[in-house]
Amino acid sequence: MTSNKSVLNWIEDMKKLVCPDKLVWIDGSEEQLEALRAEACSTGEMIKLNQEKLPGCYLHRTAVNDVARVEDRTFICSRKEEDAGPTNHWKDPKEAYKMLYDIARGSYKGRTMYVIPYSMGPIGSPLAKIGVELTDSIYVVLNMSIMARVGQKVWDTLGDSNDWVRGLHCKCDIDAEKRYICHFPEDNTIISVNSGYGGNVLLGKKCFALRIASYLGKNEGWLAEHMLILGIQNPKGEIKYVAAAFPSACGKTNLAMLIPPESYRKKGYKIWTVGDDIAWMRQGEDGRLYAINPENGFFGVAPGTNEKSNPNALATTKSGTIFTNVAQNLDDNTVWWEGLDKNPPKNALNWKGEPWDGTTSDQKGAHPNSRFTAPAKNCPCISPEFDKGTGVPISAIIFGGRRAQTTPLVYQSRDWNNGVFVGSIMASETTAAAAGAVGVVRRDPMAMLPFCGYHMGDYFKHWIEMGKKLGENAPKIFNVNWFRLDDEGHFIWPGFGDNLRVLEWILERCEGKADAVETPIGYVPKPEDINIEGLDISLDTLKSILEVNKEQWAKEADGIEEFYKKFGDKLPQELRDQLATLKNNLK
Ligand code: GTP
Ligand code: SPV
Ligand code: MN
Repeated sequence: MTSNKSVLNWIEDMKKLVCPDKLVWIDGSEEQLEALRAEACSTGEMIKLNQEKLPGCYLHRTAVNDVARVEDRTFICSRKEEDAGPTNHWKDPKEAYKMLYDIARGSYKGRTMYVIPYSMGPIGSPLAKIGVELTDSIYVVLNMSIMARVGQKVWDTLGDSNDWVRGLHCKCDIDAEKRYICHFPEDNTIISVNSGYGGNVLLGKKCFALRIASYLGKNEGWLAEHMLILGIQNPKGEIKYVAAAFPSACGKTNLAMLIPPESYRKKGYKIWTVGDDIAWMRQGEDGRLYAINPENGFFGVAPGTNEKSNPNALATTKSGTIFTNVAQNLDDNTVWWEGLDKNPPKNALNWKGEPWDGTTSDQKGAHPNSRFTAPAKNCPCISPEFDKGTGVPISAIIFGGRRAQTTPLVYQSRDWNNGVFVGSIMASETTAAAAGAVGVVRRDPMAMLPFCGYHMGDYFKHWIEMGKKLGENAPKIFNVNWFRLDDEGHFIWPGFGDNLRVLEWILERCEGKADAVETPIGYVPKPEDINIEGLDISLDTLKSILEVNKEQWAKEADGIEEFYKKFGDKLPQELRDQLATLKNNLK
């Protein structure tokens, strides 16, 4: 497997701590994975689905108290509290290690320790990084094997290096009172106890690829972001790439896999998916910003995914996929979720495993945060660049959130620092992706509020520094909002594939082609600048969602000022100036 001393010593230490009955090295082979799937099915941990309709697909149900990320139990354990900043929960690393070791001690007794070597990013890519996760969960092994590049090649690439991220996951008793997701950025270490839910336990994902990586990025001069990456091919065959940060369950997977409206398809537009959740971005030798998707699969929200909203995502889940917390149709042993179609199964089990007949409207079949874990290679529109370690050049960075009001459909920042301001003031209604209230507007800078591994004020500063480095090669920065509601609470903008109409304006702005009007918050298209051919929406309606309402924005500016107070001296002067400019523009 490996003779890497730092790896072997750490595993030895962890073995002494958690006391497994057995140790299994995950080699990435199909034989080993197949044996683990069979074992998980024999214990009821996973359910094999209809192999004719869904080959290689399985269903898993987590504990009912363990269905989303737990932000209030997620900690950044930097040596100095100040380094975690006002937006993170902090624990003293010494105390945290002690607490976690006490919880983890002996917790693998009667269980197996699985050692998962994984690479975030194509193995060997100069932008990739290596992690090792120890887990007592086969579900975690199988998910990690979809979401990351796993196996012997990772050890071969790591060699004797000590440059890898340690991850210990212990299911323990899934005790919500003792659930902790702790990050030690200064030690390259993650410890997660008492959970079995995706974002809490697939340690390569949010824990490493965002929290630890954002800290590494600050120190090494690159960016780890909660962003999708997509390529837009125009009728001339040119492909331009954009990266977009939306908070959890706010449309990244959907935008990353969008199907162009018919008129665009006829003209020859095509979309290429590079990533749907995380982007690692570095300045390339030619001075431009290049992005890779460090993941190898999609851990996507199931509800709302259907043949119309996201056929590419649906197609991606037709084989080799693990479904978590969706409903099980007992008639044909397939899966169902709200928004899949209008025919819920009559003879089914809901996400909790209880009998469910599809009619009880107060009881959902699938959990609102139920998910699919699907291999990227299944995606019909996966980019040919996906597996290349060089990354794709980013023309535009797009921020966005879920706002019923205030934020227009799209606007462009005046320059990089104004764009950093636009990202820093992002706000969005909360979703089921995290435990807690849903639908409450909260500030979520760059969609990184739950994922930034250090002081958010320093993170803003790092963004400003990146802009200086990139200079005239810096991507243009935009903000979008697909979620404006009318008086009856319906979405005004059709969204999904039609979002390409907005992307088209964005790319034309990058080339200096499209028109816009300057408003207090930045450049907004005139209604006739967005192509609505073939859409059932009037210019007046479009105008209403492009409007920048001064009164609402004055309130917004007050909210921003309040939010900014949190950062004290760490708030970069550049952002203070931006807020002053906004206020002045609104006078
Ligand atoms: P995470 O995986 O949690 O990071 O989420 P995500 O950002 O990838 O969100 P996803 O694309 O899975 O979308 C979440 C929800 O938003 C789904 O219910 C979608 O149906 C809905 N959604 C996505 N795009 C749009 C859109 O353009 N308009 C509207 N109205 N809803 C959308
Ligand atoms: C998110 O919540 O942003 C997700 C799902 O992408 S999780 O992996 O649980 O974080
Ligand atoms: Mn996400």
